[in-house]
Amino acid sequence: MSEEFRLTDLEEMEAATERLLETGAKVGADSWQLRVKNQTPHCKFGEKGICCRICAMGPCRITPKAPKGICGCDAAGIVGRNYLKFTAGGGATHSDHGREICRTLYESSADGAYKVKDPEKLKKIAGEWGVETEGKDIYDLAHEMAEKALMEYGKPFGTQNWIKRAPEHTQEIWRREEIEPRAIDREVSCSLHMTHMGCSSKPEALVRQSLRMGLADGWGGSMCGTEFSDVLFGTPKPVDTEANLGVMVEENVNIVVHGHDPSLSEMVCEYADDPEMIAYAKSKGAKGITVSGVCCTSNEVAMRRGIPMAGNFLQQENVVLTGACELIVVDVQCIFPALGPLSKCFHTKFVTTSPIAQMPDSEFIRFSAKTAAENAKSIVKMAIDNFENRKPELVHIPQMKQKATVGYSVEALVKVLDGVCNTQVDTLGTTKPLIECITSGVLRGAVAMVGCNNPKVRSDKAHIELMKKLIANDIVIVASGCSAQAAAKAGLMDKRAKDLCGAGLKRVCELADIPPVLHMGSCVDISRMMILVAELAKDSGLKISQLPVVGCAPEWMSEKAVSIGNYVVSTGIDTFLGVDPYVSGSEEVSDLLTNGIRDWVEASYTVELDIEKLVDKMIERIEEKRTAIGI
Ligand code: BF8
Ligand code: SF4
Repeated sequence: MSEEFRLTDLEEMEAATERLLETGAKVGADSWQLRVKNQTPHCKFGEKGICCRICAMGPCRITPKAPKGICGCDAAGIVGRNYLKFTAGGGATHSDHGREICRTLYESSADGAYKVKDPEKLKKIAGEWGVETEGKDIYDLAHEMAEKALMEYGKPFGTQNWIKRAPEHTQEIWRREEIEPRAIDREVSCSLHMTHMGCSSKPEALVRQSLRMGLADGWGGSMCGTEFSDVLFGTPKPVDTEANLGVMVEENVNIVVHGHDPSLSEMVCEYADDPEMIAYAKSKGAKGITVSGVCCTSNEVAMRRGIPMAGNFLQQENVVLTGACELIVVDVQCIFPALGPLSKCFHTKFVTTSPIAQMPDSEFIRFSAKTAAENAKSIVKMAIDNFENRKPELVHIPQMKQKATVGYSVEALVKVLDGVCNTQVDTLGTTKPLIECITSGVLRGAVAMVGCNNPKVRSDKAHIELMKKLIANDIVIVASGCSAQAAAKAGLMDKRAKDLCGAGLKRVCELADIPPVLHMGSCVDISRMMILVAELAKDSGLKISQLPVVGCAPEWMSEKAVSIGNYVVSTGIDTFLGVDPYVSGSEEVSDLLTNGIRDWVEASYTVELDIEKLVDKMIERIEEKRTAIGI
């Protein structure tokens, strides 16, 4: 890579993909680009959310001629139910991931595969939860905390422990609006109960439960996932890495980790680093072993180990199309079933590991915390053994990558910001330096950029273009999930991207030695962003809803993203979506989400499919918030 810094533009990325698709065509591979053509135009009833098939009297579809289903349910009831079901799917998924992490914590031991890497964080959480730590063996404490955390999923009484981290005002809103999340599993069950035939059809009730379900995710299951992952694998600190397909190395055995749960990817990375394994790879004619990642598990190992990111959601097929991927190992979520048949067109081994995500045309190695070491070892060995099966004529790795500094947990952020504009000792270790930057106008505000890719939006364009405009306007970005990877691929997480910022943000980047787009992790790590805004509110004395901060998922696609949206707005942060959440079929539900809920939680959604307008609306909202608090 030349020393002169420039962003990788979309056209270059698309040309690289085109070249890979040519290889695909040679071997008869299918691709999402082809399948999208067969699937469009999409079903209008589905798009508007007005198809109901929750009972066998249907399916019922709402039209001007048939405004009600057979049971009499109208468009608002059907759209509202679909929205709640969608949320419950996402909340359950994040939270079950969090549960697995708690179970891994329960299996941790001084001499086992999983250790406690951040004992201080464990003790801090124990303190918050009223658990005595004095004189306790750290693994006894880990087991006790794991059990306590697992109880959060099914506790018969009370609400989530984590919500006490929110400012008092926010907690008061949740109590008043009856959306305080109870046991996580209960919120999932309650949502599915409400959406059963003959239960709720009142939009207010369905939307209210969607918010509570979201909160059970963000201030429940996802927070368990993030916090206990930090305890187990270490709280992220800034670390240098690289992003885009060029991180794969032709001479090496390439292993790609894909999915979400770091319990698997951490172990795979551990064994790929093992001198014994590297020697074995060399004995098979490779120079070494390269592990790279796709989707959120990639974010997890990038943040903690500097493992490079091969790409985001819509690039998952590309890693196989390079012809240089010996093995792609997946755990759960966001995995295309297409990877099975696709890998069969190449020498690639497609390995599934979780009973939760089983797919045809894959090799299943059941991964568990108890057998993690031997599982990971056999996965790495399988990849090495497969190196000799490569078809050299199919190998092409696009030479395209960017440097990125990642790993900005709240703890790390507070630390780096200490260097910015603090002159007083009493601001150390707080978010006050950041508040000072915002109130003085050096920074206009912050945007949380999150979420997926979706073929409905030109891939990565919304993420990258929005970020470019925001940083040019002195708005700092915290990013997670596939949005973070889009930024990294473009070069926006390279510290040299400061030159693309307005003067204020550029100065902050220089002083704190940070890139303008800060990688905060995977999608469960949006809980980190909740903790950050909670701290900002407490340190500034403002309500969360008064902070010049907004959330944005411009290319989202998954149920998880809707669950996230619901907890972000319920926390008081206006949320901007670039893809419609299947609610346009009911004015009542749409109006509730974009207006009505503001009366409940002091924030609401904006849905805007035009990317230019979307970014302008965010900047406008940030400026409105500044004006309202007189800064
Ligand atoms: O949880 S951003 S495509 S990888 S759903 Fe999936 Fe979306 Fe990516 Fe991570 Ni999040
Ligand atoms: Fe139709 Fe009502 Fe059954 Fe839905 S619940 S499929 S609207 S009859």
